[in-house]
Amino acid sequence: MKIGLLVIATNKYLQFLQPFISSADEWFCKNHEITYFIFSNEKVNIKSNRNIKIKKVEHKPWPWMTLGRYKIFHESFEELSKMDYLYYSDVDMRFCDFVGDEILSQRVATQHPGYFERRGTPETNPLSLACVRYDEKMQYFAGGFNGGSSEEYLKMAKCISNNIDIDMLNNIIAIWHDESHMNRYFIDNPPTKILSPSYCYGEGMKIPFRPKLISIDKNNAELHS
Ligand code: UD2
Repeated sequence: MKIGLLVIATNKYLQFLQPFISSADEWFCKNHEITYFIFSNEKVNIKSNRNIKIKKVEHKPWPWMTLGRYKIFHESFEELSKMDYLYYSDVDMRFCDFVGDEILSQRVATQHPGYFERRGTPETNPLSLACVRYDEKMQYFAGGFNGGSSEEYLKMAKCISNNIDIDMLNNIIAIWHDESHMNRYFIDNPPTKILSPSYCYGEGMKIPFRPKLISIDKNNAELHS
């Protein structure tokens, strides 16, 4: 299969890129043809034996580089749709165990490591298109790792990007940005595969899962720009 791994690394987040890619080289979908799609505003010089496509993006202040990710992907529709599957990971993550065919499915979401048995913190403002009503059942997914078939993933990217545009026109930014909109999307379009918090394991957390993809502890105040 042709699998695209999407990652955004602008400004200070560039420091995480090489370790992330090296860990993906070692652990991510070893038996498939992988292309890393790297979206950055900086000059990127990465060592890997796999295919690498560097895509120039303009950096915009926090929270745009996370909130705007689905617009960025939607704008690369033509190139990304050539892949069979697309997966997104935050750049401040490290693979630390094999991740393989178990993640391949149409719409793939990852249980949030802090809320795997709880409802989490969806957007509750009824004026936002990310809003989840109190009477709606949900489980809370993490923004840090998701994916699916390229067709389904790009459908999701288009929908979320449009919804965020509309929220912005109404001067609304959902509580957890892209993550709030993704959680709304997965209520309306349930995941065909739910990954455990192993795939978004917070560094230093003590939860009953074996880490496969770890989100690195970082100082947000220092990194946001
Ligand atoms: C959580 C989610 C993240 C997103 C965010 C929304 C996890 C592990 N992470 O992380 O996916 O849903 O909440 O608030 O579930 N970035 C840049 N340049 C910047 C800022 C961000 O490249 O200046 C990229 C980078 O790939 C980064 C990602 O955006 O990893 C998400 O930003 P974050 O890691 O600061 O978000 P965080 O930790 O709040």
